Amino acid sequence: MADVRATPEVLTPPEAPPSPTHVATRREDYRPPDWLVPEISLDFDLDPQRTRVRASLEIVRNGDHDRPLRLDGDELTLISARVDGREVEPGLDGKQLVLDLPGSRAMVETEVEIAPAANTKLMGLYASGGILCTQCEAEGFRRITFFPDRPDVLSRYRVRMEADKDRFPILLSNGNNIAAGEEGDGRHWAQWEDPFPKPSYLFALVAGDLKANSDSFTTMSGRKVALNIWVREADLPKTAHAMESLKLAMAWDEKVYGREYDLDLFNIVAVADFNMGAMENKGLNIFNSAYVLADQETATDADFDNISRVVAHEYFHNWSGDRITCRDWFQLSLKEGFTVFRDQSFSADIGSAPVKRIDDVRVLRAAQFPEDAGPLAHAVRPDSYIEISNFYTATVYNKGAELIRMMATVLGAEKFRAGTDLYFDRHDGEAATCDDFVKALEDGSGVDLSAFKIWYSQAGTPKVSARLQHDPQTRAATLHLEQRVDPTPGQPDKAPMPIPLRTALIGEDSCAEIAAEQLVLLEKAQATIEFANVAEPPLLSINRGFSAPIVLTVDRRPGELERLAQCDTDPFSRYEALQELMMCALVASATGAAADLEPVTRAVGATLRSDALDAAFKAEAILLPSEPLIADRLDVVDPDAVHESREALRRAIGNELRDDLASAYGTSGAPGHDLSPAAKGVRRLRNVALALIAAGDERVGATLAHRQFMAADNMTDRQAALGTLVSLDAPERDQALAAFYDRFHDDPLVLDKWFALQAAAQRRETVDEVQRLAHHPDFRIGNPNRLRALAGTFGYNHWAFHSPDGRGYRFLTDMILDADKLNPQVAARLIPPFGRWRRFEPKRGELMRESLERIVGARGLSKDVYEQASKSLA
Ligand code: 0A1
Ligand code: ZN
Repeated sequence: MADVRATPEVLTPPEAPPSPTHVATRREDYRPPDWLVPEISLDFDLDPQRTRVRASLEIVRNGDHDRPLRLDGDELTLISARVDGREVEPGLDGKQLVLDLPGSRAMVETEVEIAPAANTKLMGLYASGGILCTQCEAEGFRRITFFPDRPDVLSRYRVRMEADKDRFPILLSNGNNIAAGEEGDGRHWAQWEDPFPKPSYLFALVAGDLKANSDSFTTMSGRKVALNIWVREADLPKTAHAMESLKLAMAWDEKVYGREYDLDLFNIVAVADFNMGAMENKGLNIFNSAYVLADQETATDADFDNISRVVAHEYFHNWSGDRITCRDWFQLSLKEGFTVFRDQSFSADIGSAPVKRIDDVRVLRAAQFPEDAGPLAHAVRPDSYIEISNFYTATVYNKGAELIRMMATVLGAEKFRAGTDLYFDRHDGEAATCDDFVKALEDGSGVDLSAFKIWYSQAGTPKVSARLQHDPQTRAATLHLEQRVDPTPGQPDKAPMPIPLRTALIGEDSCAEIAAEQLVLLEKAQATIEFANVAEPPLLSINRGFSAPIVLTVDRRPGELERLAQCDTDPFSRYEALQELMMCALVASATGAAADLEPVTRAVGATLRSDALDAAFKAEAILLPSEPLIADRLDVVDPDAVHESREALRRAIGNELRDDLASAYGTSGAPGHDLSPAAKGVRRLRNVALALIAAGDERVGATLAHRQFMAADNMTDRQAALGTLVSLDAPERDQALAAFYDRFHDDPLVLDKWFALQAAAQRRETVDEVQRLAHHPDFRIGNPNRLRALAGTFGYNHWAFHSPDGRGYRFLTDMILDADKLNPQVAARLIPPFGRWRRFEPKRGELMRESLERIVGARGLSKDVYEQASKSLA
């Protein structure tokens, strides 16, 4: 009997400073598994303090070799191990249990003990608000039982669980419930069987006092699927939107990808403590409650949209993830990039497609471009990792989705569908690779896509410059394109990438398309494209719909952007023209150059007054680029200059366009309980206008915002009003914050908003505020949502976080180190704001570097945080 818990959690001894003994796993070292496990039976004796897990593994040798069986384990107390019924004393190698098996098959049985209530990492089996639940992706199953915990070992699971009936009346696992019964001593049991072989990371179990919102969906072949969303009884009224989203997603996947659900039961469970958004376990999705629970009083329009998106994302994984999984974790984007692309298309189809595209690009620019430009840059298919949890990134997810979008654009809808049909058919039931995916698209469509594979392996955002020359005499226009990719860690030399650019020419005078859109594929470092018969001066409309995830610089004449902001026939490019116009002014003033704000306010005014544009689009278009985005354009970042330049433009817009903003604010057609895209758009425009009105005149803004706050019958308007008030020095600010707290302090998801709003406030005092809030009785460092609401939000409050005295850095550093002791995965995700230290003015850059050094030098640091902080320093 060995206590595996004695093995140190971190590979370095706690007293020594962490060092590179945290070994990296490398993609090129992949080898197929030595042993397979076609069948597994699990028997859980559930108890929050001490749970017994008995596992029976049918083991089969894979190939001709004489290597022992190695089973992964983490924080397990081993009680016993048997091979073919005989008790054995297994060897331990680090955290692995090692067994020499003579034959080609064996039955390996283990019995272990685990402590769910003490599991603060929220990986494996843990307790959340009285519910026992699991999280196994990526390497959490080894915290439940000994197993070859890798995604290319697929097994059929049989699960029996037993628990106290009063505390845990509902017992769920993957697949179908095949039997249940009582034990007579207040305990009861249930047995579940999943007919589909799956990797261990898709295993799930839930036990708790839960109630279901139950419904059904009839699939395209006429099968009735029972649907349940399991929550605490009090939350049942907040599950309607998630259920509607689920049914829409099921119908969409049938229509758009021909994918039908394959079990007779689909369960979703919401829990309050969860490291990420949600998890696609086969037939039993487990969700962060933030992505399930919503009603108009407590959730914003954005929350509702996020619920649709995440419910659809997890459901779509049933095919792109569960039926076809990843061979190894380097292939993570195989399921994540594709599934994000699928959920983006779904959201575009059920809402406003142009606004959704704007939103997706905003996320990409805010989260992925900085990643690609900083010390944590990695390829969509990375080459190595120390801790795989650190690679659930915007690069793997969002850039991975962009890569698939580019291939879909090149193929066109029909051929892309032929490719995905072949992919689902060819690899069903397998653990596949990104190369398999591209090959299936090629074979299904008959189009060579091999050039696009470099997007999987080469990190960094391509920088493209474009210049259009026009000769009125010959009526010829020539487009000159050039691309380059800057070096990223480990990749000093870059090759040109295939870049599909949807391109058109707009007539400067006619304000119409004078050269119809075409798809230009820039494959080499440079290219020249000719347009004939261009009579009037042309405006270049390029990278329409953001057809490639690049940073684009266009050499333009003064006035071009303003004209394009009115004339471009592609909604995304029209948005982009106004944003770029603002950005040029912002960068100029942040660097001390003379900035002419007049063309900007003129273009914003024209956009506000346009009859051709809907409210949602107007709101997105007039929203100023964020401070981090402005900072990304500067060689040396001075956060005060960035802040002042943005505030000056906000003030100018607020003052110059008082009447236009007032009439935008007065737009009607958004009753608080109307969730149609049109009503959501009106609320968005009104609230963007409110913030700009307040920028022009604080007093007027405070009065309007407070009035809106008091009268609001929905959380969108309430939160937006408070969002405006928190950045003002008005008496209404504190009154509203107190009223919000009084009304909602019993609702954890709304309380998260209260913390986040204050952490996002654009005031000098925000650093003091977050310090105070960290000692607030409702602050829970162990709850990922609450920690992210305070510390995560603060890290992206550019001006406040980069407070010149370094107090913002100190606050976040302390928070990371404290959080790391409980939950390394979540702590590591707070590090990226420090990673840009080289780009800041020297004083701040030095303070940021010191923070990273303090983190790396801390005792007992997890490998999660060690990897992110040490790479950020390099
Ligand atoms: N596969 C999930 C994301 C996810 C990854 C890791 C987790 O562990 C804490 C949880 C969830 C998805 O893409 O939805
Ligand atoms: Zn996913």
